[in-house]
Amino acid sequence: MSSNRQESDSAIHEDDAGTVTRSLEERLVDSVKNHDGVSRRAVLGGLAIAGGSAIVGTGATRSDDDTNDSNDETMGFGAPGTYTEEQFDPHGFLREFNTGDSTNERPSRFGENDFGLNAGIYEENGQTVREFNFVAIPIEQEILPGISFPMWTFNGQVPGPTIRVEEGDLVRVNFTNAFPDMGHTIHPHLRNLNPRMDGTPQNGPGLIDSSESFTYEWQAQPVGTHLYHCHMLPLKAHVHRGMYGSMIVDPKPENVRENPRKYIDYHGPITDEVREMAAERARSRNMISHADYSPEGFDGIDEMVMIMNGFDTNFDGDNEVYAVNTRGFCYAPAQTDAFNGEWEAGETKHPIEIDRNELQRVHLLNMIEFDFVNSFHCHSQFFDYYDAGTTLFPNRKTIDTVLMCQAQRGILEFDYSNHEPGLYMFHAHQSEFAELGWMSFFEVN
Ligand SMILES: [Cu+2]
Repeated sequence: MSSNRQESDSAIHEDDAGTVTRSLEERLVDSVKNHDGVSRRAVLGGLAIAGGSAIVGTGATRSDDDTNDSNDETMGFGAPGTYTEEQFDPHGFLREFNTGDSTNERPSRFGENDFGLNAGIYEENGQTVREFNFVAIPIEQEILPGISFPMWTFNGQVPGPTIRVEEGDLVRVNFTNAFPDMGHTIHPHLRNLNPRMDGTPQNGPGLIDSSESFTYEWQAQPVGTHLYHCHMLPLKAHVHRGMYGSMIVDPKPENVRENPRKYIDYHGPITDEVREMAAERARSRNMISHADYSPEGFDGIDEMVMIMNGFDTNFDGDNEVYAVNTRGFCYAPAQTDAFNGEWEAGETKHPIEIDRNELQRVHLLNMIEFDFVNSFHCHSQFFDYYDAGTTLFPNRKTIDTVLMCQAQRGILEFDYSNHEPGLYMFHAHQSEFAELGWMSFFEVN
């Protein structure tokens, strides 16, 4: 319908991004041009693209105009320089769970296109309704210091906002497309009973064109860590450009007590003890009903969302930058941190601070495009893994690496209670992804 306009819009964005990337590539390639047999791809892969003049990752080289000795021979991973764009806060995003509660709505950022994400929680026909406002809007967002990427977004951020609801709720999403000339949809990875609400071009309202609106309604089931994404064609473009986010469905302890087999992989007799044990697991997973919930967590549990993504900055069908939550080396010590290889409490600012006495629960999703798989590996500790978060006891115990294709997701649980305070790395165990940005640290205090 609007494919011609769509293509021309894409071409403009791609041309801008391509120009940035080509000049960046030229600088990188020039800096190692005397090395025989070095390809463009090898340069990008080996040097961990740097937005500034410094290059880190191999510690092998630096560009001619780099006069800061502290950048030389770092032998470490990381993005030199400092992120400048303040609109998206990856630390805030990490622990921002939106339940529909409009009393905590953040200020508007998009004028008439922004009606506030959280639109309210209310009862309707005996069911709890959690209502949200979603706006499709194009923006630029930084993926490395000084390097912005033309994103297609839900609510002006990549990843899109994290939605958190309770099993059995009705999720009502008022979707407005604020793009000037491109259609989008929202497709939920839920057990969705109404094909009109599936968010694909062939069903129900189909694509929601420019300036159009549609209200999606989804049943919150099953329990787990799920996702939503745009399902418009070309699908790989709409996913790669950033139109995705997570949707967490918390279990209701009373439902679990009633029918524990639905939530646990257990074939023995259902006793009262089994019911209580399962219900207790449900209680510890249910953030929504915890009155003492705060962004720092609840009940001794610190929860966070990590979405693995990547960016093809020259649009050749191959990613140049990899990340968790969009920014390369997002939660790694930066050169602007008071960090020189020796960790000192309180002197680093970018790693994710965690309390060694708390359980860490990571909702991990893979939304990488172009690469077949992605992975998460944490150093010095092993985790329990719940595939898609749909069971209340782990499917895999005591692993330190998990592999995912696109849209796979799960819950990781671990703690650092026996560990010395300090920095603990986590990263993709595709080494190239790690060197190109998908690497970060926990700061255990
Ligand atoms: Cu789209």
